[in-house]
Amino acid sequence: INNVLKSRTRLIDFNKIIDVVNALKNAQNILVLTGAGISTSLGIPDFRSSQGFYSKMKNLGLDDPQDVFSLEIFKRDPSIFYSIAYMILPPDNAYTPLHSFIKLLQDKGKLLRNYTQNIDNLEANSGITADKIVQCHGSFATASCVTCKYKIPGETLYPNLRAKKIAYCPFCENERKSLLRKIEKMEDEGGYSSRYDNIQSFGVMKPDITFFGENLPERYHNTIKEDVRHCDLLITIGTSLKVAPVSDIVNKVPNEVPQILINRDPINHCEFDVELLGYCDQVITWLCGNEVKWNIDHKDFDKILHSG
Ligand code: CNA
Repeated sequence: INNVLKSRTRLIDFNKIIDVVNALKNAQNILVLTGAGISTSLGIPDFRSSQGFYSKMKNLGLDDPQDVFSLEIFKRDPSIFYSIAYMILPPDNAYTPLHSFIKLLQDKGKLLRNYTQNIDNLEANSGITADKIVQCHGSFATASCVTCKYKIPGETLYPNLRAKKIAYCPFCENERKSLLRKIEKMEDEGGYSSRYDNIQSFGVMKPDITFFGENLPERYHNTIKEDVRHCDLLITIGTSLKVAPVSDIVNKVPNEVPQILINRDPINHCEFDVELLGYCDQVITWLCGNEVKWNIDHKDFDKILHSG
């Protein structure tokens, strides 16, 4: 890791790992920005890696893999999303050493907020409290009817998602059936109205994850401005920083606030004071176990720490 330690000379003088250690020890309001990379060790694919979800989508013949998460396409044909969603469903009660590291920051009173782009809701499993998390792209924790917005616990939808079977809202069912009958009749008579183009998604239940074409949750807009002003350290972990507006957070944090990146791949379009490149569970276990001397409360901590 020492070999890949990079300095952002125009800002803070981060030349040695001790500077990272001191930054962690001294900071009181840490903003942690996370992405899919912090959950890959549990077998949930990220989006853009070579083994990621998007490469799997390409293999399924989709031109643009992001289409799976396009609201417009969901409304036209929800079966596309329902046919692949099982791949990114969160495992029960699991969380990684990296999630436990964020929880440790919370326990030490140092966590200002964890802005997560993840939809797997694993932060909650690790004990990070709701007030400390902003789920920038929503999550699988709840699901809503696209037509009447009736909300249900997300887990209620899992059997359907696992079975690739579209779930419908009970309150919209009668109207949906009557619309379908109307369309059938129109088609029998040789006419069709484009008014009914989105009929396939009428009354369909959709996990409350933010699709392309949807606004970010209100909570994001309510907290981000104040948080970037108050944070005294930004740690970005396991994200390619390709999705706006979350990717802009790194630019919004004042210049004098140190920024640390922990990621498997370098991010060339952003500058950090320090880049710790590697698998985040290993990097953070090494950093906390050997350097900062903080014990991460996770069943795999010792195993990873002593694996060399
Ligand atoms: P991304 O664009 O797929 O980037 C992931 C990044 O993580 C890459 O830069 C990888 O190098 C890095 N990475 C992968 N594994 C590791 C690891 N073990 N240790 C350290 N770094 C690693 O994903 P982003 O999060 O940047 O993109 C934002 C999308 C991804 C959001 O809209 C999410 O909803 C979406 N997503 C979430 C999940 C999840 O909730 N677990 C899974 C897949 C996608």
